[in-house]
Amino acid sequence: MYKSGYAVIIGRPNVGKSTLMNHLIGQKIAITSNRPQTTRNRIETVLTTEEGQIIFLDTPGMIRKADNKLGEYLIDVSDKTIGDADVILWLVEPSSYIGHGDRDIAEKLKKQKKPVILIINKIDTIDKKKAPEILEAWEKVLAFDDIIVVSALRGLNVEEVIRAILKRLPEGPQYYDEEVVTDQNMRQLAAEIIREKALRALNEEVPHGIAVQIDSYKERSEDLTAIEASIICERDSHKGIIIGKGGSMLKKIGTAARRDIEEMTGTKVFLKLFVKVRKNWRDNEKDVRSFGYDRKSL
Ligand SMILES: Nc1nc2c(ncn2[C@@H]2O[C@H](COP(=O)(O)OP(=O)(O)OP(=O)(O)O)[C@@H](O)[C@H]2O)c(=O)[nH]1
Ligand SMILES: [Mg+2]
Repeated sequence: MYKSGYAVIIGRPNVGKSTLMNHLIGQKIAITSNRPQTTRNRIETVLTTEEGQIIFLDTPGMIRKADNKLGEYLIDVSDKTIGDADVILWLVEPSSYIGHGDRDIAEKLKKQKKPVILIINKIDTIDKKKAPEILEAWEKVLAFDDIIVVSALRGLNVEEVIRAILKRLPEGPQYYDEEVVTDQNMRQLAAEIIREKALRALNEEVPHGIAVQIDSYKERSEDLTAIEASIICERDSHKGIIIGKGGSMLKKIGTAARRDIEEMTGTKVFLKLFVKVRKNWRDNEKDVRSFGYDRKSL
């Protein structure tokens, strides 16, 4: 019996959802960083095996309250994506302390009937002796269909996750060709790579207010891609930080992004980056939409 369906990955910001998804499909598609709210859109990826086809949906970290229009969008993405799930993967930190954020998620999950697999991630960061205590605490939170302890970063125990999902997927056809890995196109992937490099290079309050727009994407030849992109920020002072002394910060972001985009496209890449200010864009519904975060598309 061939199985197929959607496995939605949810959890609080920064718990390792995108890292896990990348590991499960064996390819880096979703961007990751040590900053909360790295993922902003629902990212679909596909894993095809002999037993079935799992369509993963990575979601933005679940937050309790939105501070702006972008935050409202992020909450919408997670909520709506749960509705599409055949199986829900709930990722958490390896701690026996269960905070308000996770309690809220548990309440949401109690209201629905889909199978929920709890994944306790980042097991590499704790003393193994603590594992039983953590498991005991989480078992009381919800009647989980399964609980799996993993390290997404190290790839520890991630095969278990695939088995657990396949066990709970309904019988179904192979929806996508074997070679399909994601629904994201090259432009979107390139924009995300640039955003990732900016998130990783910048500190403090700047990263949260960044968006990236691809202004032009041209496959000049079989082995050359020319891309122009703008990093949008919220304030003039942020623009200065992103450009850096003598352009050093922008150069650092550009070099790192170019390398990854070259790997992705298998071509040489010309990457030209610009920095633009769009004052407080995250508070402006129209701006939020125009930068790729459109509630209507959900
Ligand atoms: N030590 C350790 N770090 C991990 C593990 N999994 C993820 N991380 C790190 O945790 C941070 C967040 O990872 P992401 O995958 O971006 O987390 P996320 O849940 O997708 O975050 P949002 O998209 O912001 O909700 C990154 O710095 C990862 O390298 C793990 O198993 N062990
Ligand atoms: Mg993420």
